[in-house]
Parts: sequence; C-alpha cells; structure tokens
Amino acid sequence: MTAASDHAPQQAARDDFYRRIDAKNMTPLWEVLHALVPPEPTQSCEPAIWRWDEVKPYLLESGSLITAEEAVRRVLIFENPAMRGESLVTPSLYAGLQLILPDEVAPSHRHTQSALRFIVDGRGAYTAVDGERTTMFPGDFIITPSWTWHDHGNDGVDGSAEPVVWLDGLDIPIIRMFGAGFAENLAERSQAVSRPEGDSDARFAHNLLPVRQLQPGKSSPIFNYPYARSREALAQLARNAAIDDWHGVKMRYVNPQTGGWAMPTMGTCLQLLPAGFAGKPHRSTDGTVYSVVEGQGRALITRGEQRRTLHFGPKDHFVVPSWWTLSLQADDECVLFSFSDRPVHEAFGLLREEFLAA
Ligand code: GTQ
Repeated sequence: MTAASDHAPQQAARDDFYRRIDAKNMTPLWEVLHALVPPEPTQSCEPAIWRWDEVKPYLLESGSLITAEEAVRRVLIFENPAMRGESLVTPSLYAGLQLILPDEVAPSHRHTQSALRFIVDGRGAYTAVDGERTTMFPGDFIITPSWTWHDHGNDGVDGSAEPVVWLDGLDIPIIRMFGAGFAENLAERSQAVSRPEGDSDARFAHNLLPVRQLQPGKSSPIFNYPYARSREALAQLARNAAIDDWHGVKMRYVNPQTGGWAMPTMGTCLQLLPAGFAGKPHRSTDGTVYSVVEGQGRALITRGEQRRTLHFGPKDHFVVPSWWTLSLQADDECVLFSFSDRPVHEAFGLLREEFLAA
C-alpha cells in the first residue's frame, strides 16, 4: 500500500468526524491553529490615505443632503480598504470626518465609547462636555470621555461663522468586542451650560491641580488641548533640542492627574518633522491614524515585499497598520497629529516596537 492510499480513508474519517462535531457547534483546533496563533500579526488592514482635496467636496456635499440634527452626527467614515462595510479604519479603531455648518446643533447624547476630536478645518464651532463648552480652532485636540454628555454646535467666533470639520476618533470596535456598548440621548437638544468656558483649563491645564482634588478618573480632566500651546512647545523643542532620528519631535498628550494618556483606550501625539527630515524606519503593534496639520511630506510604509509611498499634505489623513514599518519624510516643516490604541497594548503588556537602523 502507498502512503497516499493510506491517507484517503483517514481523511474521510476525519471529514466525517468534523461534520458530526460541526452539528454540535464544535470545530477542531488543529485545522486552524496556525491562523489563530500566527508567528506575526496577520490583520486585514492596509495602509491608506484620504486626501483633503478629494474628501472636502464630498463632505460639503453631505452638508446639503442632510442636517446635523437629522444625521445626529454628520460624518463620512474612513473605512480601511481591506475591511469595507465594517466602519473600521484599523481592526480596533474608528475614524471619520464630521461636518457642522453655522447655526447647526448635533444633539446631546452619551455613550461608553470614548471619542477624540482633532480640528481640521474652520473655526468657531463648539463642543460641550459635562456642562462646559469649548470653542474649536484648527489643530485643537478635544476629548469626550466615556459616558459624558456631549453635543456640538456652531455659533462662530468674532461675529462670523463658517463650516467646521474635525477628525473623530473613537474606540467603537474595542467597546464592541467587549460587549460594553451603551448609549443614551438627552431629552434636550443641547445640554445646559453649568460652567464658564475655560473652567477645566484653569483647574487642570496650568501645571497646577486643585488641592482638594477628586479621585482621578480614567480620562483627562482637560478636554481641550489648544493647538497654539502644543505648537509653541514643538517649535521651541525643534529650535533647541535634539531631533529624534525616527520621530522628529514627538510629544504625547497627557492626563495631568496621572501622567498617563488623555484617554484609557486611545493614545494621542503631536509631532514636528523639520524641513528635509528623512526619518529612520520604525514599526509598532499599535495601528495608527495620522492627521496632517502642516507641511508636505511622504510616509513610506512597508511590510515584507509590500511597499507604499503616501504623499501627504495639510488636512490629509492616513493609516499605518500594526507591524507595518513606517518612515516619515518631510519636504518642508511638517506637523502631524496621530492616535492609536497604544494605551490598551501597554495595559495588557502587548506593546512591541522596533526602531530600525535603515
Ligand atoms: O460625536 O458623538 O464620528 O457618537 C461617531 C459616533 C461621532 C459623536 C462619531 C459618535 C460621534
């Protein structure tokens, strides 16, 4: 008897066995083990870019098709091309651009998902979080912690109002995986304002903390990190400090009560690449979404034989999947905002990253 003919009856027996256990909602591990526990991450997630000049006309067109009130949130979702139809930019993160027109209101609700806003275009809209409003300017980083009431509006500033667009980043896929998604609508369109604008900033954003301090929560008590201040810090460091070969000048947004990230599930950074910067390659397990604030440059993103070069400019957005290698190059001085699920990787002891020589 040959080995091949030995094999046939054994395979037939196995297939028959699989059919019988299948009827009982079971399946053999040994057929899927290699896929379940791969030697390296094997997510369906690709590098991708959404260019502002292509996105902006559609976003404005959406403004004539539906009101913010009717849509609740008028957002064009960035879907990773490898996961169309799932509202995912990476397997663990959601991202999209939200538009609010003058005098519109996006009604108040709360949910267990945490949200971040990074202001991309326009000024003078506001977001209200737990009784306090903050006015949006381009480059501001605003957070909506889990289960806080929030609504958005657009009253303008200095007597003029314009369409305002921001990047929404949410941990929707993470919360869905844990079966922990809850949401409620407020009966009123907008929540009552109970604290003056700037209150949380005065309490928490000046290297001082209230002496009679409540127990720190999971999210930062600062809910707007204005661009003007973050940009000034980067400018000073770019003038006077050593430039990191991989990151340029990269800073993370911090919760002043804990020293940790601003939110428990999403980590956020702002980085400056000097003109002519040619960054060394780096890879990490936290798939990351970038929002370009200033400058023109390139993201070289590679994995094995696969190689993408994304040319970026202001207000473009791009995604770097887990464990793909990224090198950043700047034509002129660039500023990039980014967010990822890094705090979750750190909490579970899963973060891996490599700073490669070339
Ligand atoms: O602003 O509350 O892009 O609840 C998706 C879900 C924004 C928001 C999104 C949301 C919001």
